[in-house]
Amino acid sequence: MNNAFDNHAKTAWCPGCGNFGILDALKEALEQLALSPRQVVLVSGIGQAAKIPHYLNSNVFNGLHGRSLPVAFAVKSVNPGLTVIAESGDGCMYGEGGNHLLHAIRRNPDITVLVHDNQVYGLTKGQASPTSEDGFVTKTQPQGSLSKAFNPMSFAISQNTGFVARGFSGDKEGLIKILREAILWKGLSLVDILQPCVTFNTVNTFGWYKKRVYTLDGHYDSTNRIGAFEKSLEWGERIPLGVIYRHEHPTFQDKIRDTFGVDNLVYQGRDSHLVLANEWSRFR
Ligand SMILES: Cc1ncc(C[n+]2csc(CCOP(=O)(O)OP(=O)(O)O)c2C)c(N)n1
Ligand code: SF4
Repeated sequence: MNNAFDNHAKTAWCPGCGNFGILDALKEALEQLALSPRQVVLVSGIGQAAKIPHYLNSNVFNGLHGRSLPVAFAVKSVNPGLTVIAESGDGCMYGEGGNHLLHAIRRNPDITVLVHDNQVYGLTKGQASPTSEDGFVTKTQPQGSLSKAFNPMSFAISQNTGFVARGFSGDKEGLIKILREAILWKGLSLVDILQPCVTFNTVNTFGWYKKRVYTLDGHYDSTNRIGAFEKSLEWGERIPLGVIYRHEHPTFQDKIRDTFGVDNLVYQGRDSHLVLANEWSRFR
């Protein structure tokens, strides 16, 4: 069946790369949500993961390494009617872009943040990334990485992010379900997607993940923050997939509306000078 988001572009990924599963799941989720390519904006930085917008029929902004979130935030702020998705690798989002992630979470714009987490820098040929395991051996860290792995789930829950989930590119149906929920979520949603890099990460392979991942069932309460934090610490022999934490709170767009009485940050219309005058008065 035709998918409106197919653009039939040739990909530059290695055969077997975990990014293919994410690309398929994303196209399917967007189609199932009955979104049109005109309504969707994919924003990314630099990396193998960041190439994904090239392979979908939608609006695209491909910018600097680690800098997708300021652009995604700006797009949503001036045109709240669009569905805005930031796509990134673990290096791009948690390394170079870490500061932006922190402050985007504080503002809670209604955007979806997808991180293709292959626990390595793929594009630049296999250096350790923020989520690489302590001791992970690479060509540039032959004695093993000397840093602890960053835990994106615990971090996001500690900052009270509205929607925090983990998917796996080898579980297409589960991932589609998570992506649909994340895109529909009002506020910032963070989905960390386990994505094997078959070329530069020979430790965390499809087999390694398949042996460990399991899906959270209906008994799990994703609204309990302390329980969610404990769940986020589970990593190693067992790795939970699904929505780990959810917590509704006003979005940045809600606050703009409540504070200034406008729907977006492009002040148009008769009273726009009053809104601007009010803003300037705060800086005097
Ligand atoms: C400011 C800046 N620093 C570093 C780089 C080099 N660089 C390009 S992609 C990349 C890492 C990509 O790794 P990741 O974000 O994990 O994505 P992957 O390629 O694994 O999908 C780096 C360090 C850059 N382009 N710009
Ligand atoms: S280097 Fe790794 S992340 Fe990049 S395309 Fe190849 S398998 Fe995928």
